[in-house]
Amino acid sequence: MRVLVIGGDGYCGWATALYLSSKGHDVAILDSLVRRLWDMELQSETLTPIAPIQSRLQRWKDLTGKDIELFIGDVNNYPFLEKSMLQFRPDAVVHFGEQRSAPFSMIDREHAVMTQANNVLGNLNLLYVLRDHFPECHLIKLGTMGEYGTPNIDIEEGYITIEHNGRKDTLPYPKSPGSFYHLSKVHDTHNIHFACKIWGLRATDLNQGIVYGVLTEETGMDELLINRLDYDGVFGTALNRFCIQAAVGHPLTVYGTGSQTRALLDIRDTVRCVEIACENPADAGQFRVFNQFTEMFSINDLALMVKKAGTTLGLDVEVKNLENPRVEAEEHYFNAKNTKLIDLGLDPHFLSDSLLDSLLNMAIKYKHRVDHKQILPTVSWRR
Ligand code: NAD
Ligand code: USQ
Repeated sequence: MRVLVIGGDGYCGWATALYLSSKGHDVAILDSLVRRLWDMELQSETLTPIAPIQSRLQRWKDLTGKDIELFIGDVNNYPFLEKSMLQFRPDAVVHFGEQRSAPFSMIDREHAVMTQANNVLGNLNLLYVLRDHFPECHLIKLGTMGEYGTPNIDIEEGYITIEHNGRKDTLPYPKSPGSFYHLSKVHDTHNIHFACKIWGLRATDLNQGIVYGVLTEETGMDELLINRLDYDGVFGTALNRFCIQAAVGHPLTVYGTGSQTRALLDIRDTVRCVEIACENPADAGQFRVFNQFTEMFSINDLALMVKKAGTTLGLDVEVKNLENPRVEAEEHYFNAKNTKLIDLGLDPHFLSDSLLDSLLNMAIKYKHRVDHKQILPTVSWRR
């Protein structure tokens, strides 16, 4: 298949582009490289030194003989998006190209507006290119488990059947997200659902949990192919951050009581889930939702697992509960369904001691690059 990976210079997108290319698909990457600019704005860098996208792609070609075409530009530049897609003519578009940090979206008005404009309008532009030129193309869009929030009932995969006053219907599952970023994903969801309904587009929304890990078979092939690994208080995510904190002897930063429960998955499962979605396209007019995660853990569980794995490696790991900078439920029910991808063939990598060892060892290898000032959270939801 011809697969366009939007956001292919980022954490999930880079691993996915290489994986799909290794599987024999014709892959192109479209990315504005804006994430590298946001890192500069925050004066933070990924733990792992990532090469310029052109050097990464050249190395991939040298090693495998496979060419990945590159389009540098913004999905909000409509003529650029249209022209790039007309040149590449994708069978499937995997859309990772959004601002994805909840804290970044909560810095101030400008960052909230920028996040929603970048994400919601970018996705809307993409829907129009699909309508006008590629109505058969399968849109695989990255959503997030955080769209659902933490309801006191089981979380279904996108839709719920409700009986009300003697009548019954299957409706979009109610959403209650916890940041302007997570809200942008809810708005995308509604726009894609509507576009499928009125124009007959085909789409799969992958409501992904928190991704952990850094190595995939392909990104581990060469230092120049290495993936990004964020540890800072804005873009770093829970488990990845904890491993890096353990490696540098910083107390693990558990926010609040740490009883918050979240859905997680290994980056090796992210790439496989996208492949599964590509191989099993939605029908024309269908808006499908898959919950893309493999396990659920509380933040305390994650901290304790990292402490245990770190201790085995000789690290002295302390866990510290900080005042929660976010406004979020800490004591809550959380039980989400995730059978659709498994039914289609996902064979999960569960969180294991060996994965934690390899992540901790990676963190130890690059710990000289850690800027300790970037570790504590700086963005508050309450201001
Ligand atoms: P990332 O920041 O590493 O990568 C995103 C990429 O998209 C960057 O390379 C960036 O330059 C590009 N981009 C952003 N806006 C763009 C625009 N307007 N035009 C073109 N390119 C643009 O993020 P990630 O961690 O790889 O996340 C990818 C997607 O997966 C996001 O949509 C995110 O919401 C979703 N997701 C991520 C996680 C996670 O734990 N990382 C979990 C659930 C969902
Ligand atoms: N947390 C801590 N300590 C930390 C960092 C986070 O206790 O040092 C807590 C947060 O308070 C929150 C939970 O861990 O309760 C998750 O935070 P996170 O930063 O790991 O993840 P989140 O903000 O939800 O966002 C990340 C990605 C986002 C994706 C989302 C999936 O950045 O792109 O959409 O995970 S999900 O969480 O399922 O919505």
